[in-house]
Amino acid sequence: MRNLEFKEQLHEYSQWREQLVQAIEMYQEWRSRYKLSDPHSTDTILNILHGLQTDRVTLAFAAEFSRGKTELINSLFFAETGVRLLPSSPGRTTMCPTEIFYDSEGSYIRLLNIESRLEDVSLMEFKQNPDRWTQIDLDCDSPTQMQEAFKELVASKEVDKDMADKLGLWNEREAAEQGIINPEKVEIPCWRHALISFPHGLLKEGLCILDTPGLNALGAEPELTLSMLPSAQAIVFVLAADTGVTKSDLEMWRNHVCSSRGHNKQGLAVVMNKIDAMWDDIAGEDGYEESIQKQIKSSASILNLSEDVIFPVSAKQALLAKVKSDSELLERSRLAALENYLSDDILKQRRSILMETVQKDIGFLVSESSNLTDAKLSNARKQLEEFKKVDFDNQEMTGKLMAETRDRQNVYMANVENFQASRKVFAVQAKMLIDSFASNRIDGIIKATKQDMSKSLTTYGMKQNIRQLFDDLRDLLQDSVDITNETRRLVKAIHKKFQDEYGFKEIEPQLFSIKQYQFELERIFDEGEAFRSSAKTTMTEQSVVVNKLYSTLIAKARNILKQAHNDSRTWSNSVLTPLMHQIKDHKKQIESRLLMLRKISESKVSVAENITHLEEGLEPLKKQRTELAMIIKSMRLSEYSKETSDA
Ligand SMILES: Nc1nc2c(ncn2[C@@H]2O[C@H](COP(=O)(O)OP(=O)(O)OP(=O)(O)O)[C@@H](O)[C@H]2O)c(=O)[nH]1
Ligand SMILES: [Mg+2]
Repeated sequence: MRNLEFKEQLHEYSQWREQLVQAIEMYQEWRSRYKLSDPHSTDTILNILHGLQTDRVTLAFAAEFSRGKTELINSLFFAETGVRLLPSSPGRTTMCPTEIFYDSEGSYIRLLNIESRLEDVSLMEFKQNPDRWTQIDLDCDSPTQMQEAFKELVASKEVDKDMADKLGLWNEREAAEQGIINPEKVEIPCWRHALISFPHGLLKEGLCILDTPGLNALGAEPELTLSMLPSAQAIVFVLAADTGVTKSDLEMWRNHVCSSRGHNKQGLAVVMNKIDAMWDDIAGEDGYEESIQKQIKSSASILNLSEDVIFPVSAKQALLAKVKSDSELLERSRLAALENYLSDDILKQRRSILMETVQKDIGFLVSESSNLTDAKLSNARKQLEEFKKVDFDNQEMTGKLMAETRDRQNVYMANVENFQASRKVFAVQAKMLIDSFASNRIDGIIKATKQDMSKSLTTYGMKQNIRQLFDDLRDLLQDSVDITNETRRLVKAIHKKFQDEYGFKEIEPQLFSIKQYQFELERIFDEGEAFRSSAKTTMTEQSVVVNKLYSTLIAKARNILKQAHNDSRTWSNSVLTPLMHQIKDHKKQIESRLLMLRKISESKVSVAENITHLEEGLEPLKKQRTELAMIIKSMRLSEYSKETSDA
C-alpha cells in the first residue's frame, strides 16, 4: 500500500517521541534521587511529559462543499479497509466538523446535537462531558458496519426558518441567490459536531483528522475557525481542478484557512482535486499536463502561495487504485506527491517544534543540573588537592588553616543573611507579577464591556465596545510586560551579586518569560480585530453567533492569563532554588573541612585516613555526573549542556 510512506514516518515520529519521554522520565528520577528537584522544575518536567504523551498530529481538511475532502481522507488513510469508509457523495455530504482519532476508551461515534449551539457552553466544555453526546458503538472488525454507522454523520432535518436563524444556519442573502425566498422550513444538520474513535494504526500513533463541511453547513461555528483550525498542525485546502478557485472557495480560504495560518502560511497544502476529469481531454497528454500547470499557476497567484504547495490529485481514482491494488492508476492519481509532502514537511516540522519546546524548558534545567554537579565535584577535588599539599605536622599551619576556614564560615553567614534579604525583596516583586495576571482584573474588564455592549443598540456602538474591550486587555498585558521586565532585572541582579561578591559559580537564572502568553494574546487580539471589522459581523451582529464568537475569544484570553498566573507563581517559588542549593553546598563544604581539620589537629585521625576519606567522597559525585551525562545523551540535548569530561 502506498501510504506506507506516511505511515512509516509517523511510526518513526512516535517512536522518537517515546524515547524522548523515557529520557525525560529518567532525568526527573535522577533529580529526585539526588534531592535536586523543586516544585517549579517538577511542574515544568511533568507538563512537558504530559504534552509529549498526549501529543497528536492534527491534519485538518477544509474546503467548500463537494471538493472531495472526505474522499481524499478516505484515499489517504482508510483505503486499506477496502470500502469508502467515510460518507462522500455528490452535493453536500459532511454536515458537521468531524474529528477522527484514537481514544483508548473505545470505538465510537459521539454526536453533539445542533441545538447545543443555543447554550452558552463551549465545545471544549461539551467534550469533557460525554453524557451530552449521542453515542454509536463501532465494530472495528467490520468496515461495512462502520461505513453504515458513519451514515449518521450526514443526517439532516427540517426546522422553521426562525429556528435555523437562531442557530446561525440561515443566510438570507445566500438563499436569495439560490432563488429561495421566505421558506417555511429550512434543512439543517442534525449534529453540530462528531467525534470518532477507532483503533486504526495511524490514529493509534497520534494522528488526528479533522474533516469539515462546506461553507453552508458550517454556518458559523466559531470554535472551528478560532480554535480547531489554528491549532491543527496542518491544513489541507481542497479545490476542484475543473472549477479552479471560485468565489466561495476564496471566501472559505480567506475566512477560515488564511486566518488560521498566520502570515508565513506554515503547515499548509492545497490540493487540486479531481484531475481525472481532465484525463480524456481531446487535447491529449501534452494538453492535459499543460492545463494542470496552468491551473496550478493561476491558483497559486490567486491564493498568493508558492506553486510547490499545490498538489494536483485525483482522490477518487487514488482510492479506487488502492482498493484494487492498481499501481498504474495510483501513479496517475498523483497521490504520492501529497503523501510525501505531508510526511516529510509536516512531521519534520512537528518534530522540530516539540524539540524546541523541550530544549527551551528542559535544556535550561539540564544545564543547571550539570553546572551544580560539576561545581560539587570540582570543589571536592580542590579540597583533596589542598589537603595533599598541607604539612599537617606543622601545628602553626594547621591553626592557620582553621582560622581561614572560620573566616570563610563568617563570610558564609553574611551571605546567608544577604540571601534572606534578597529573597524578601524578590517576594514583593514576585507578588506584583503574579497579581498582574489575576483573573479578577480581566473579569472586571469583561464585565464592564459586556454591560456597555448590551446597552449599545447599533452595530457601530457594538464594534466600538469590542474595540474598547481589546484595548483594555492590551493595556492589561502591557502592565504585565513591564512588571515582568522589572522582575527579570531583579533576578539577574541578585545572581550577579552572589557571583561577584561571593565567587559563586555562574548560574544563569531561569527568567520568567511572558513572550509565549504575549504571542498568544496578540493573536487573539488580531482575531478579535478581524472579527470586529469583518462584513459578516455587521450582518449577523446581534445573533447568537456573535455572542459565541466573542465568548470563545474571551474564554481563550482568560485561559492564557490563568496559565500565566499559575506559571508565574510556581516560577517565583523556585527561581532562587539553584542559588539556595549552592549556598547549602557551600555550607556543607565548610563544615566538613572544619571537622576534618579539627580531627587532624586533635590527632583523632591520620592525614592518610583523611585523604582516603576525601578520595572516596569523590566517587558518588562522579557517578552522579556520569549518570547525568548518559541521560543528556539519550535526550539528544547535548548542545544544551556543558561537555563533561571525566578525568
Ligand atoms: N471525478 C472525481 N470526483 C471526485 C473526486 N474526489 C471526490 N469526487 C466526488 O466529488 C463528490 C464530493 O466528494 P466529497 O468527498 O463528498 O466532498 P467533500 O468536500 O467532502 O464535500 P462536503 O462533505 O459536502 O463538504 C463525490 O461525489 C465524490 O465522489 C475525484 O478525484 N474525481
Ligand atoms: Mg465531506
